Amino acid sequence: MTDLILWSYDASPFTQKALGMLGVKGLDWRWVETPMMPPKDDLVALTGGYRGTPVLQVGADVYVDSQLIARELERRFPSPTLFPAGGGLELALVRWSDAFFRSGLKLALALLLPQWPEPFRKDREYLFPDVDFDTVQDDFPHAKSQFRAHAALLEAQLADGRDFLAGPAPGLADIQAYPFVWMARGAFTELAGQLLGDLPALAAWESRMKTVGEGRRRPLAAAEALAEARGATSRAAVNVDPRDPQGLRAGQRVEVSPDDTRRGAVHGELVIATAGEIAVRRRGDAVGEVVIHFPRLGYRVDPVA
Ligand SMILES: N[C@@H](CCC(=O)N[C@@H](CS)C(=O)NCC(=O)O)C(=O)O
Repeated sequence: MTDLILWSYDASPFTQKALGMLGVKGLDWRWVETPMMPPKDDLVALTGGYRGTPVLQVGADVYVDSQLIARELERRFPSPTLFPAGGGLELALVRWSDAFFRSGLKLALALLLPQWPEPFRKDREYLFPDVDFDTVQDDFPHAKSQFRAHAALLEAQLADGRDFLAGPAPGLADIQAYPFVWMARGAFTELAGQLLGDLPALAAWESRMKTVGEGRRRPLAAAEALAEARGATSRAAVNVDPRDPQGLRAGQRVEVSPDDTRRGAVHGELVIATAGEIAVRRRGDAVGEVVIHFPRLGYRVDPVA
């Protein structure tokens, strides 16, 4: 039986990243479907405060963010690799990927915001403090130009006839890019056709990306996943970099939170602090003792008293 449990909902492009990773590696996994907005009581019971999507659970270890999910899947299942162009470069694309996402998000907002139910709009306004929901209409032409500029980079990379962005096999670079083209095709099909219609290598690559799939998924009830955490012991070993730039120490109480959107903060005792990862140990009634892992890149660590 697989011990991989993905907490997510399919409409999220960041979930699509995790699905692509599971697809490249051809893995079996179980799926706890979460709501698209709070209340997300089961997920928050697991993480201790993080509400974002996706989250990967393996027993009493919880991996937050698609960036860390990529690292962890690669560690556990090295072949086939997610990093055909090398882990540093492919993971560095996460910030480019976020910029591509934002250009698509602004198009979706300009076209679809009036149809969004008020509570969903309020939630997303809270979630994305860097996006001005009041000016997305005025900024529509610029957003279109930015989305197309990102897509044109993909066309340029594929221009030599390669099948995937880093060569003959799919990897994280493709996974950092494809979900936003997928989102555009699904959420604003006509506009996507206008912006992407003259990019033939991109269209052929999209067809190849569809064949990557998602591995094999089986639904799981949230209560069962929480019980699995309760019955397990974290495998995380203490690993704090003696050269940690913040001078963090093992066992210190800290708060960890994303530095871009308000996906929620987690308090706990520091277990791992490296340039790649931060992890904290915490206790919760529903889960017992668990370790919550985050990427270091893009997450703040603030000591708490
Ligand atoms: N850097 C994060 C970003 C995740 C993210 O922003 N996910 C969105 C969904 S597209 C989210 O969490 N939305 C709020 C929610 O699901 O409650 C990652 O790569 O996992």
